[in-house]
Amino acid sequence: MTVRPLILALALLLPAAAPQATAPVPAPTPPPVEKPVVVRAYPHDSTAFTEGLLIADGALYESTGREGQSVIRQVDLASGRTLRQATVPSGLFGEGIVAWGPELRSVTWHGGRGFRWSRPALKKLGEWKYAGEGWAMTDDGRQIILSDGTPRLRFLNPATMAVARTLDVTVNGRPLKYLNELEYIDGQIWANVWMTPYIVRIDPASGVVKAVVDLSELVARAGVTDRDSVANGIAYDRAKHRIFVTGKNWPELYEIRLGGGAKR
Ligand SMILES: [Ca+2]
Repeated sequence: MTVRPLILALALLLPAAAPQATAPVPAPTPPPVEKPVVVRAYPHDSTAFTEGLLIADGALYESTGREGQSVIRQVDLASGRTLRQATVPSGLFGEGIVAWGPELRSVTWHGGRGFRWSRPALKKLGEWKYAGEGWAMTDDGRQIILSDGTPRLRFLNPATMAVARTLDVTVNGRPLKYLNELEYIDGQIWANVWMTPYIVRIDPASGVVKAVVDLSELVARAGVTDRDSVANGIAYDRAKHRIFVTGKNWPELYEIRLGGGAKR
């Protein structure tokens, strides 16, 4: 375990700091930590610096980062091959994607430029603007949810992409930053926590982390050694109730399920 995951692990497992004097406040209960079981492994392009992952109408889409390497692509799940691909405008560091209606929408790290793409052709349709950084997106069926590396998630009106509300995410009563790739799964927001092997499962009403999914064994299985090759990318196949995860430059993408691992 590297230093940063250890710090997060401690933040997750230690109780919140006791309040100064006054009435005692019960310490929040640490969320359970779940270890997923791998249902099946698929090939993944190990040159893909994964920033976004989703399934829409049965098709797998992935976005990648780094200037000059930022693309949005449709990927064949079984083979890992790219079926079609669009390039994010030059000079930009691509980040996450969300499917909305017949479109994909994407964000970029700095500069507040988002893009709209047709689906599945991936033709650029237009742009939209937002404040601050863009890290990843998902949707709850009504609004688009945007992460930006802070503990605050933004909920956007899909018609205007204006901020409708915000949600501050906490674990053990403390703000949790570095929320990265997102997926809305059965009433919870799942988020990779950047530079860690953890996915947190967030209550979309309170912002409280209800459970932690520990991908440490998948990180080891992926065999990546570069410190940037962290777990990132969650996709949910709503039709078949399948959950997929991968990481930046990982050679494999995994279908996982919960319920088979130890809790602590
Ligand atoms: Ca996702």
